[in-house]
Amino acid sequence: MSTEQWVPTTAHWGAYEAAADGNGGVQVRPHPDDPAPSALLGNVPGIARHTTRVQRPAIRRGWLTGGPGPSSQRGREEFVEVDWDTALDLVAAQLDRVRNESGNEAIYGGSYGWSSAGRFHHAQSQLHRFLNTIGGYTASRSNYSFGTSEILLPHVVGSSAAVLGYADSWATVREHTDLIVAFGGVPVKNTSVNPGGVARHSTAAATADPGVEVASISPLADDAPGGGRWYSIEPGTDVAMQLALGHVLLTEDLHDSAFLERCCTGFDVFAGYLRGESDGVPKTPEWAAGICGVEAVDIRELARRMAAGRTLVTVTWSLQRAVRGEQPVWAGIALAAMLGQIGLPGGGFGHGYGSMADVGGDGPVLQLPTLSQGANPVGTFIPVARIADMLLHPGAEYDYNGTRLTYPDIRLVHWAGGNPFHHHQDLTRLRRAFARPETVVVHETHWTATARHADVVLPATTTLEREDLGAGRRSTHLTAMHRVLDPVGEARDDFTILAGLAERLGVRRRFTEGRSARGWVEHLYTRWRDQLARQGHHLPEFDQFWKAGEVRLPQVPEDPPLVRFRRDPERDRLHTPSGRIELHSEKVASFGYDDCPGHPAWLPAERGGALHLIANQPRTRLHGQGDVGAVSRDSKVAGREPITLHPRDADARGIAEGSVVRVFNDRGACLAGVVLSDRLRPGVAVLSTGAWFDPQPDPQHPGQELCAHGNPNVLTADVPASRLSQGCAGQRTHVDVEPAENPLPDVKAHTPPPLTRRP
Ligand SMILES: Nc1nc2c(c(=O)[nH]1)N[C@H]1C(S)=C(S)[C@@H](COP(=O)(O)OP(=O)(O)OC[C@H]3O[C@@H](n4cnc5c(=O)[nH]c(N)nc54)[C@H](O)[C@@H]3O)O[C@H]1N2
Ligand SMILES: Nc1nc2c(c(=O)[nH]1)N[C@H]1C(S)=C(S)[C@@H](COP(=O)(O)OP(=O)(O)OC[C@H]3O[C@@H](n4cnc5c(=O)[nH]c(N)nc54)[C@H](O)[C@@H]3O)O[C@H]1N2
Ligand SMILES: [Mo]
Repeated sequence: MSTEQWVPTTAHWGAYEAAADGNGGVQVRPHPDDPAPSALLGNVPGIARHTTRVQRPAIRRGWLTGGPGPSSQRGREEFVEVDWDTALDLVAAQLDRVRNESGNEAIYGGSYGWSSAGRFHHAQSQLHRFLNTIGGYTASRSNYSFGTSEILLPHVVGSSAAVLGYADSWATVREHTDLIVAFGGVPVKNTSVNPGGVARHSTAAATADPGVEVASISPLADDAPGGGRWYSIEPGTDVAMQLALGHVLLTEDLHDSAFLERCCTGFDVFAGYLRGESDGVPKTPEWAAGICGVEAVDIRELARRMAAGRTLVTVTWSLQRAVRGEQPVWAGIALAAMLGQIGLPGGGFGHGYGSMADVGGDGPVLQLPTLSQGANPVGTFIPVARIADMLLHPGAEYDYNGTRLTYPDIRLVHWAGGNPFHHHQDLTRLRRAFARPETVVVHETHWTATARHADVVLPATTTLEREDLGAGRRSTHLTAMHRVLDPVGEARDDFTILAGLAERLGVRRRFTEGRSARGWVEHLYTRWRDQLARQGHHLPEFDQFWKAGEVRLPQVPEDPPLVRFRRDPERDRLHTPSGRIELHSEKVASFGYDDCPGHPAWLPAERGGALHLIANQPRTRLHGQGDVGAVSRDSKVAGREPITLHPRDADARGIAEGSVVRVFNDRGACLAGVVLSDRLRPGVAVLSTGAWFDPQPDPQHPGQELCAHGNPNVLTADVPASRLSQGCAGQRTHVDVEPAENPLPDVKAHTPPPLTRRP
């Protein structure tokens, strides 16, 4: 390919243009119309051909020689490269054996993860479709992003989509909103990203300068967008502040009784709790100040300002990714209900502003071209973050949203497009869990920690090495994703890999429907185009779209559920038992969970360890994706992931800027490189997720291991948000920090594992 042939493509960090560089690599440039291209684009050239790309199918030596079976050698052993036929024969034989001996329930195909952009080559959809054609699999439900809210919201507002599926655009906010009260702030660093990628980063542009007053409530100053006021709060205590704001609205008669009467139920119970009638503790600003560290006068003054104009109460998704993470979301809705502005433009409750590019985006809410996954004949599922519990405790029972579920007995794990050794908590425990199944199959583009913990690694292409079409939720355009590079080594796209397995299991035709990958891309587009045409929206034919590189998505009028509900609460009842917004839920109360009672409540969590660690999303990459790219590598300190400490906490421990520290707690330890900043609250440290997990012997503690690179998930606890949601609670934990002693282990995660080639 000529070096100057720039073609369109898209990634989760947005649509952009790419061209081969003439040396086998790729060069990139932003989309010419993008008002705020993502910094993450800078990782692309470095990751495309990095030495950690998986070149050939590879099999863990012990599994190849000893056959399937539980093994603590996963993640510790060398791999043998084999040809495709050998690898596919072995995997197909194990899928067949397990389903015949134990039924398809023994195959775990949840395969959570962000994979890459592209509507056809979406690894999970491909895998689920394939597994469904061979009799199904144990699935996972919801996600690590907002898995707690997704279970809570139907109890409160009738559906999760009512809140998560509709958010006022930044244009509406600028026009109508006077004040945004942002719990978790509005972190601009997150807003270039969404699944599929937006074509124009209007949200990132807007969040950098929201044009309205923002009260940013966060332990980190940098979560406040341009010009916003920073309310420094103790992590995990937002509910106390929210209740105190509610207490002021109640006792100063600033709440909207008419709205509460007309649209809500259970306010009497909640108000009694605010006054302290049920527990003897009035939730005054003075009470809250002692917990959350925000001054009582500031809380009181903020409450009065909230009642004085159009106010949007927002909660980032990070707040629910925590133990008892239901509470700040429910309390945020209760506050917005007291202000009476739910369903008004620019007012009410927003969830995920500053979490994702589509929240506040101005593209249409539109069904995009979608690959059908078929139906799963197996009904068994887990809430996604219970993966380690499931593998460790087959047959055990647990609570979930008012029901009791039982963990299945998993013998084979098949993962494509996700990295549990990035996303899950307590990675030492996850390693023990991954030792339990008989076979672990992973499709990966790179030698991630998950690939290293597999028995069979199948090399997948990246989006640059194949053709597809892509767009994110609320994107303005659909992008024609052209191929830029030849596949690395012997890599194949997930569709082709799975078609090879389907062939061996006698279902190739059912899986492929006789189409090639290009045939599918064209088919998905054309079928979608026909659907839109029936709704009166006329888009160009495939060839024209492909040549133009993108097509503008039609604007479809939307009437968000809460807007309709506010207009006529009797006609457009919510799908809650009362038909209204439930500030007290009799149903949730009836479950009897002490970690999620019937109304929003302050439920103090245990403190352990001197520093509160925030393990938030990384500014320099997407989760683990791009960690070997230039933007991520440039941010490392002494070759390790940066940990940000307050100078006060560093001084107290004799820790210097730029040095390497050992971060530790009861569960594990990692090394990290020190950055000092007074833009975070004393007592708080930040170690973002995504440094590739690098378990090695801990030189300071013989017999123990640490992550030499700085992955915070060796420290986070593998516990659910609550028995209601069983959601991921990985955002925060407690740790201590000490200077690391020499000799320091080298980081090995950015070089491939030991590989030999079978002659
Ligand atoms: N402590 C802590 N942990 C967290 C969080 C937190 O806040 N704190 N946040 C959580 C959240 S919100 C999320 S969403 C998760 C994210 O967790 P993941 O989504 O699992 O993380 P990614 O690194 O995006 O993993 C996607 C993988 O897919 C691979 N891949 C890309 N393209 C392809 C392809 O075409 N085919 C195949 N087969 N593979 C491909 C990439 O190489 C990458 O390894 O992390 C969670 N973990
Ligand atoms: N650059 C980049 N952007 C991303 C991602 C990425 O990996 N990289 N991941 C994407 C994904 S999958 C998701 S789900 C979203 C996640 O979106 P979020 O979960 O909202 O993002 P985080 O950065 O984890 O957390 C946002 C902020 O919440 C603050 N916070 C943490 N704990 C508390 C607390 O107890 N109280 C208060 N008030 N604030 C607190 C932290 O300071 C943190 O910076 O981000 C998306 N955007
Ligand atoms: Mo996420």
